[in-house]
Amino acid sequence: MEDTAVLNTNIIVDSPNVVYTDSEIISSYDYSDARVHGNILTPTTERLVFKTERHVPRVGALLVGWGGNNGTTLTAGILANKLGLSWETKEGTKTSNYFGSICKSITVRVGIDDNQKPVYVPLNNVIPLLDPNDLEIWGWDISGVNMGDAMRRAKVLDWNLQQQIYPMLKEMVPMPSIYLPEWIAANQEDRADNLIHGTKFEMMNKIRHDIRDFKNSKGLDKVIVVWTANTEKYCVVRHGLNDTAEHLLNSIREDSDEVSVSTLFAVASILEECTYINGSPQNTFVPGCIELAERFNVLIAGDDFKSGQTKLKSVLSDFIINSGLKLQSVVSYNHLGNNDGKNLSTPETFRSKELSKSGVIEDVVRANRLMYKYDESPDHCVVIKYVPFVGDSKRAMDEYVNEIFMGGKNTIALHNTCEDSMLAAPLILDLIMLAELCTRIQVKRDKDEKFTKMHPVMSILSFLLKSPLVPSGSPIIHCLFPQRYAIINFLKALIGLPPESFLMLEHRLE
Ligand code: NAI
Ligand code: DG6
Repeated sequence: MEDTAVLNTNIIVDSPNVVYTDSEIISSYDYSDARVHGNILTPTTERLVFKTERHVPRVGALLVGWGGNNGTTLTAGILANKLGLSWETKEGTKTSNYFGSICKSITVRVGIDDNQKPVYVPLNNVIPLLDPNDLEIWGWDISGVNMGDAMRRAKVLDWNLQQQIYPMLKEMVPMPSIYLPEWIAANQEDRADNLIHGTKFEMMNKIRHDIRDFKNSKGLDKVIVVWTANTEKYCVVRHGLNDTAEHLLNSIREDSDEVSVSTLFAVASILEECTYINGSPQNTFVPGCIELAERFNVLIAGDDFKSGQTKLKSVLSDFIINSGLKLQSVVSYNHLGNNDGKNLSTPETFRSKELSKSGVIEDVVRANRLMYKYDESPDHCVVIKYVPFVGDSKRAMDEYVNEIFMGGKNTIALHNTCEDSMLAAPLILDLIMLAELCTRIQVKRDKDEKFTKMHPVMSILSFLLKSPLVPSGSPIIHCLFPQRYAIINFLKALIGLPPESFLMLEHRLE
């Protein structure tokens, strides 16, 4: 007999605190923590009421950089899943799947059965989520190559799968985009043949028009815009330029050189009241952009998809330090040969990625002042090299050196073949699915009269992002398992279930 059970259906919570109507799930939830004053701790409980729309609307995603490796891999992957395609490889027949997507491929413990065995359900059975096979997908690219040839150019998916998908993707051509060469590497110039022209204000309005057009022509209820285009250099943040929403909008009207392309897309999206996700490391979300999102109550998330090496780092640094070992040095080499690697081979674009890949151990170090002094942190070095031959199969080599008991040293060396875009595509899907869910949630504190939407900055999506954007003043969590349980426990709260505590007292008491 199995010692766990998996329920493959939607679940219903039978509780006085949970009400199901035709259109909503309303859950009254006690959020517990403890308040600390000096050395006195007072347990606290706050009653929250969550209201989640049950109906998943018709959703479309617009990808900026659609014709790139991530964009083509995601689009082909969804199509293959929708059509239930399988294909031959030298290792045998492969079938379409959504491995790598937490929304589609993980299960969550929801309770115990009468025999005290844990019962698991797929994450997308906890609460209604968008089915990726229903997602309408389109986008912009500065390269006018059709999506079939762009998929071939990416050299990511198996050839036999490409051959089946090619005729369908060939009919899809990215919309022209904004190209301002100074924001990305000069080596991208030869791709830029599918462009819109005009002042920044005019180009942003064209993007707004494209969003509206896509929404209307496909009969969609919601559109989510995702930046999966090249990494840009950082932009300056300056008083009068982009520090407030008003200043940023003025700077766009005045055609200021210092407004980046990605910020133009984010502003266009916010003004169209569409959720915007930044999958690259640059600081698209300047303070004025965040203020604009807050003003329009539009959800935003970023920065930089967390796929391979950094995901592992956010596990290993947690594992090492929270095992009581003193992580003293982390050195991360990457080499890759895709267009992303080519674009990152200039100092300015590399710097954006270096910053995003380097921040990941900060919170776990800061939380431990037993082993680390206040100004102390491990040596951390990130190297990225462009090696065309390895293509999208990025190689990531990491060395972790830990100081252990009584002056000993423990060295961990890793080699990780990342298959970059096949790791990133399902993350993009998760970001879209979870962001869409967030737009259906409203919350009310006991003392509040009205329900409000969630905070526009969706830090709940941190699991999927290397450098999570959080509401001002909120701590940034990088460690992977806390990030994942934040999502799982939040989804459980929406249906009135307690957070996963791992206590298992039913097995530990007499
Ligand atoms: P890619 O270089 O294959 O694709 C980027 C696409 O963006 C290209 O087709 C390019 O023509 C297009 N593009 C550039 N500027 C544009 C603009 N202004 N408007 C519209 N399109 C534009 O790169 P890939 O591998 O798809 O990655 C995309 C982004 O995601 C990069 O910034 C990368 O650093 C980031 N990323 C990728 C991960 C991965 O594992 N593949 C993981 C984490 C982040
Ligand atoms: C070099 O690391 C290229 C980058 O674009 C990464 O491949 C990408 O950001 C994924 O990084 P990671 O650290 O999550 O594997």
